[in-house]
Amino acid sequence: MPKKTESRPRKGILNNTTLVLGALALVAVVAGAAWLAFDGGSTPKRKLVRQTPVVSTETQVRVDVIDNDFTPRTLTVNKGAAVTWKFTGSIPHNVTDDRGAFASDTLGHGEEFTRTFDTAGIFYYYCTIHHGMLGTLTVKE
Ligand SMILES: [Cu+2]
Repeated sequence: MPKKTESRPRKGILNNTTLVLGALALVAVVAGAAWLAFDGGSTPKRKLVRQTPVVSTETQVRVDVIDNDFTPRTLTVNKGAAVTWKFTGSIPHNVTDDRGAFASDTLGHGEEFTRTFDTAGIFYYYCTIHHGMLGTLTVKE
């Protein structure tokens, strides 16, 4: 008879342990999902990678606007060249010069923004939505 009463609390402990472990696992899964959702929503999915600067002598030059970067990020063109930013990413971006020389609307996949550069200079531009999405355009004589 005493053995029976001893076995009951043990069962209870086992059940509690299982419950606690289950709850911990659930918390871990929820926290993991929350982190993924947070990370995907607020920081670039694509880590910044090194890019080779591009020097173009073409009169029409294309820059791809991807998620979340410009390709090429550093571009040099001749005076008079037309630069087209082609929005190929899946989320909206914009092209905004830090001194106000040019600014596109916020555009989505498939849209583009073109500017012709008739004066030499260096333009530092960025996307106002995504911190760290930076580009440099040098227009040479
Ligand atoms: Cu952006």
